[in-house]
Amino acid sequence: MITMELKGTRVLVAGTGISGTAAALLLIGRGADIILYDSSEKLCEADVRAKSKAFEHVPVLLGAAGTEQVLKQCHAAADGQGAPPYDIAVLSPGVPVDLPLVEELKKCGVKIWGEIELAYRCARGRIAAITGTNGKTTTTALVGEMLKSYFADVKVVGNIGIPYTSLAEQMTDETVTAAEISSFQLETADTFCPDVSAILNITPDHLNRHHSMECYIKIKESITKNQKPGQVCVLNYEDEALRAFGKTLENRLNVIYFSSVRKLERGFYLENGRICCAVADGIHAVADTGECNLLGTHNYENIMAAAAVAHALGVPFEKIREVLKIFRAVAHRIEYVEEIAGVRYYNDSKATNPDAAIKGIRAMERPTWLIGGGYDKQSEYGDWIDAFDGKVVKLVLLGETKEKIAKEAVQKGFTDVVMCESLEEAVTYCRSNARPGDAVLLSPACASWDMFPNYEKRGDIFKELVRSHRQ
Ligand code: UMA
Repeated sequence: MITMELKGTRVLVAGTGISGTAAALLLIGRGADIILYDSSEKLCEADVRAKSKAFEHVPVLLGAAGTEQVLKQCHAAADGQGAPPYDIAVLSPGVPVDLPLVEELKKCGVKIWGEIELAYRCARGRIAAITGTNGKTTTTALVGEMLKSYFADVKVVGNIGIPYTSLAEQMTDETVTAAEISSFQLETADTFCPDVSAILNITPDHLNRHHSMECYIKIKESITKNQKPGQVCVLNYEDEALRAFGKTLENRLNVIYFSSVRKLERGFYLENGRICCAVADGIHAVADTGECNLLGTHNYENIMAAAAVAHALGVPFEKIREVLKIFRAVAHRIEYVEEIAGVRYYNDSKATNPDAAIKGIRAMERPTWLIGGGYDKQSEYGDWIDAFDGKVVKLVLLGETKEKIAKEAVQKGFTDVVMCESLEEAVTYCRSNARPGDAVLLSPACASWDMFPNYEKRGDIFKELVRSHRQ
């Protein structure tokens, strides 16, 4: 890692959510001259300044007028009327790299860094970076716990909800970091080079942002692009694209596979309910699945990936096993809420794409009232509907995608569909109609951004609504 001198550097911070705020504070701390920019029309200067005392005198550019001002500065520089308006633009993950504003910044010579790139350049110690379409948060949280069981200074950062920049300055050469890295964050990572990388799986998601599956796969794979010989990449052997990708890496990196389907000569696998690891000196029993609180094949994959990452960083198998015995599911993942009048409610708000939602419905063992729908990422829902497998009593739809999902359901011959205008209406409908022995599952197969700021908020509101119906 390179530690960075930023004094006097002119930086445009794009996005004033949690990443932008943390990035701005790091930059101010290092003496950079920053400008805060956010395209939202809903924000006012006071909202942005209220995020930190350190923003009191920082210029703030907002909304269409702010965008226009940045574009004007870029055009003037591109026309040869001056130097680039900024040295660097630090983008929040939610800011797409193909926005005209970003294109113009690039054209006039402004360096584009993501928040992860900035953090990496300022951080120290070793880092494991975990990506994949599903399971990233659980795996990162597990890696974090495994690392904490063995190392004194561990940080858990990234898409999991703690911006990497918010902790970068606290890191030392002894720090070991577990980072959840999304495809949005990888797009703007330049020199980012994790000691250990992991790609858990790749299924269609965020195609509206990345345009094609091919691009999405390339972005996920780019987590390894700067890794050097001796460094480790953990891959799912049962994901065809990743297995093929692994072959291309084997000469360059130490590739460790995991499989939930077959016994591997080298790597982590499941055999008769036991998680095993085959290494040069023999086979180690890591843990029995019955000892773990995480259920389902997808979770055993997360466990194997986490164990592979933690072991690669030096955590002994005994410590890994101790953590597996006590680790519990993270919030919003097939999270049991409570039982009311014999009906069990589950919050799977983190199922923000069809593949994650398939895992949600597969985990249900009761007739299920399934609440789905949300922000349109141009996904297809056919495989999700196929996975209902006779278990879904009613599909209760809301959000931007409700008509599209209903249409695909009817095409698949599933007609038990109900449309709702709000999550409140959906919960009330399920509460009134579900019978003792049924389950109600919020597992939307869509992001939340059409109706909520994020999936956590959607899940929290769902839990509050459920609890408001207690007898
Ligand atoms: N904004 C602009 N211009 C744009 C787009 C957004 O100015 O073109 C502004 C918005 O008006 C808003 C701000 O940017 O004020 C929001 O920035 P952001 O969307 O990057 O959100 P943050 O609050 O910084 O949170 C981000 C991640 N959000 C996204 O990737 C969308 C969080 O992941 C992450 O936890 C956090 O950084 C810390 O690293 C959330 C997520 O939904 C959980 N991730 C996606 C997923 O998991 O599927 C990738």
